Amino acid sequence: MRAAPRVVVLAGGVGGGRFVLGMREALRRRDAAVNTEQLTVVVNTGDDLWLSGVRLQPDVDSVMYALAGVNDVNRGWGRQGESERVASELREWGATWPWFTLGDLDLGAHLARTGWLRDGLTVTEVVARLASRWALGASLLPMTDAEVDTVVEVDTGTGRREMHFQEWWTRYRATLRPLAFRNPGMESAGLPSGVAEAIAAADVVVVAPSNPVVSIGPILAVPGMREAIASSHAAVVGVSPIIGGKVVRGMGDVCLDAIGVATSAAAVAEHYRSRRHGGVLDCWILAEEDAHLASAVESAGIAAVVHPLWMTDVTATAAIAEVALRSAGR
Ligand code: FO1
Repeated sequence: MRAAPRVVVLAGGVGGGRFVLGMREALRRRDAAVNTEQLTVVVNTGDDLWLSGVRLQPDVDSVMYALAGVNDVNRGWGRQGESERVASELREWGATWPWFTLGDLDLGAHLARTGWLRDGLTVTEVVARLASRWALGASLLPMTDAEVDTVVEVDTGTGRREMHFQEWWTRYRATLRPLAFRNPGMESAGLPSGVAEAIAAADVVVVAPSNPVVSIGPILAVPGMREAIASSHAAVVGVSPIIGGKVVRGMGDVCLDAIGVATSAAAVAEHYRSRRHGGVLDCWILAEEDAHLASAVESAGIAAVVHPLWMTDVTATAAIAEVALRSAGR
């Protein structure tokens, strides 16, 4: 493989943002001049929503803010140094979800995005405009230009109800039992300009350690995405979001449960399936805590690599990204 390979990362929000920071660092260490052609991030837009008249793209913003170094690392979402004056006004007006905070700085992005969408720009163009504010060292592409927000069918105890993913995640903290996740409109969605091209030109496609169901799931569900990955010359390497049988963050285990996949690094690899068997993976990186599962992964036709997977800081994450690059070169 080239010293400075072309990389596409499929990513969700917080975990995806953290991983992409490490990948940018790993590429910088190989070639000081990382450019936007070398690193492309295809971001989940299944978390997107309309609220208080503005369009939110939580995962796009998480990745963008992380790469720009303006993210709130403690809270895990939104901008650092945030204030909430507009949010409290919106609550007074009863014009927002009271359990969901639109920060003042964050609202700047939502207003800009909504204005540009209303002007007729595509989601891809809007994301590029937002991202152009900073020298991110990566291209950000939404998984699709279509609106395919995730709805969750839940068991309330007294019946079934559908709600937006953000309500289930943020208001109920995933405590209502999910029966199904759906992305209405997905059947007629397509890949936006640039995604198939980036995947075709890549040396490595990396599936970030993001939620396999509600972050990576929608990305792989976009019609054309699996085909683009299947036909690419790139090696496809996944990084396990499960360490020692537990999700690293979030309520991902509840999501896996709902689709009948065990919270295990091997089960998630088998869920993604080997590219040779019609899936997406050539190689799977497991945590040291899950080394005993490597043979199960190999039996599923996926090369297994064991490495420490705690993304404690950029250095540790860059080491994980470097292993993904090297595994692809094998
Ligand atoms: N997460 C919360 O737990 N509470 C919030 O009030 C909240 C607001 C919010 C606003 C904009 C945004 O882009 C993300 C926001 N998030 C919030 C995070 C988000 O709900 C989820 O963590 C992600 O969508 C899951 O990937």
